[in-house]
Amino acid sequence: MKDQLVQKAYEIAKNRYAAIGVDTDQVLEMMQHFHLSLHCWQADDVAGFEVQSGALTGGIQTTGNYPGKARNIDELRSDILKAVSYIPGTHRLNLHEIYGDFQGKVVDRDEVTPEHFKSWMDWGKEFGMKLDFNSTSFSHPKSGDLSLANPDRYIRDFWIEHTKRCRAIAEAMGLAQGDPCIMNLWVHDGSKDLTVNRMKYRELLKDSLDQIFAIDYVHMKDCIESKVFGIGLESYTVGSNDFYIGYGVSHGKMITLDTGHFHPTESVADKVSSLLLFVPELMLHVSRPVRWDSDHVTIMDDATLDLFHEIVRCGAWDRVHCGLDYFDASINRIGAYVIGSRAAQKCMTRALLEPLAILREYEESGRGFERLALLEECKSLPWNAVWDMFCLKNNVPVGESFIAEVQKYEAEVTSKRS
Ligand code: RNT
Ligand code: ZN
Repeated sequence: MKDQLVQKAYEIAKNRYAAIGVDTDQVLEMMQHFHLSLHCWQADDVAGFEVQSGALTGGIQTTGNYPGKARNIDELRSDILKAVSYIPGTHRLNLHEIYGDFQGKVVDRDEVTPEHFKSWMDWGKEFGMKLDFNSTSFSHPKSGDLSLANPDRYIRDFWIEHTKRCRAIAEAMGLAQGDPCIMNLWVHDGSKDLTVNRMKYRELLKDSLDQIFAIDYVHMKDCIESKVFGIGLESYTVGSNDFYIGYGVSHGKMITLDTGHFHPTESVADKVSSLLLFVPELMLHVSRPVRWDSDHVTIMDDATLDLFHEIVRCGAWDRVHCGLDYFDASINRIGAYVIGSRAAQKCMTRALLEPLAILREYEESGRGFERLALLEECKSLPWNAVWDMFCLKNNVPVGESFIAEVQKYEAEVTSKRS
């Protein structure tokens, strides 16, 4: 019965959109090729599987202590698969180095090898999830306030070695999956208080990056992520936005735009067209900053909608990779994956349903009223019927029916974890 209603609503929506020159069947087809890179770290509050693991550091924080977080690699894998079963389409998994399969052994960050990710590569192949990767500079005795920008040669070399090894791991993943693995480089380096030699640390970071990127790989792509500040590192961030744009443009590296890493009134959407003129590709960390870089669960808010609209309007569908990056420990963590992923997909669906040809015709002929009117009307066109159809076609719960499913997994599995 519900399926028939979805079908009926879709037929009506199809006609409404056809009237403004939008082909909804084509949008459904495109959505099938829109792959999110799911961040593995929502499942366990960014803890990872190092035997020697300690507290979360590096200026990032998870808040909340909702029961049931994944305690080991098997639980994390089963949680990810559960979440994915409620998200239409096929998706990638974004791993951090601390999520290696270390088999109960102490493996320091400068000792990690592709072998530690062999079981992940096999798992990815088995369940149809391609992998992306991240070096991990935080939550380690040598993290301190400075890693790749540390004036202490010994510590800086340690992190350079770590990051080089991570690139080799990403290369191995890309080769194994027959599709480039995207490796993100984010370091927390900064300082709490006034810094009087800002240039010095940036020179060090630049030199570290030059060493790290010295090897050219073919099965992996590098992306570099800036931010404004971290907790306890409020006054100075070595890897600022300007720093990484300069580095990315001059070295042909992808830029990562984390939607929580800009000043609150800055539009991340507006960066897409500028950056794409100068860097090859973009990686997104779609998040939701609430008053600060709080990493709340992504929702279909105006900022996220604007961002996805810009990707489509720029014709940059194949140059922008969409990763998620949030960690909320205060609610059901599998539910958090599903909400954020489906929200990002809804934003993309709406972006693809925009009657761009007509809107651009209005714009070019100076018809401002008409452009604004149609943009407003688009908000209440039946995009949700297209979204529901996408869920139905992919055999995942339509609408709110995933809530009960997540509750069931909680009752049967995650609530039993101590
Ligand atoms: C931190 C950055 C970074 C991390 C992850 C865990 O502010 O956003 O991307 O969230 O690497
Ligand atoms: Zn991020």
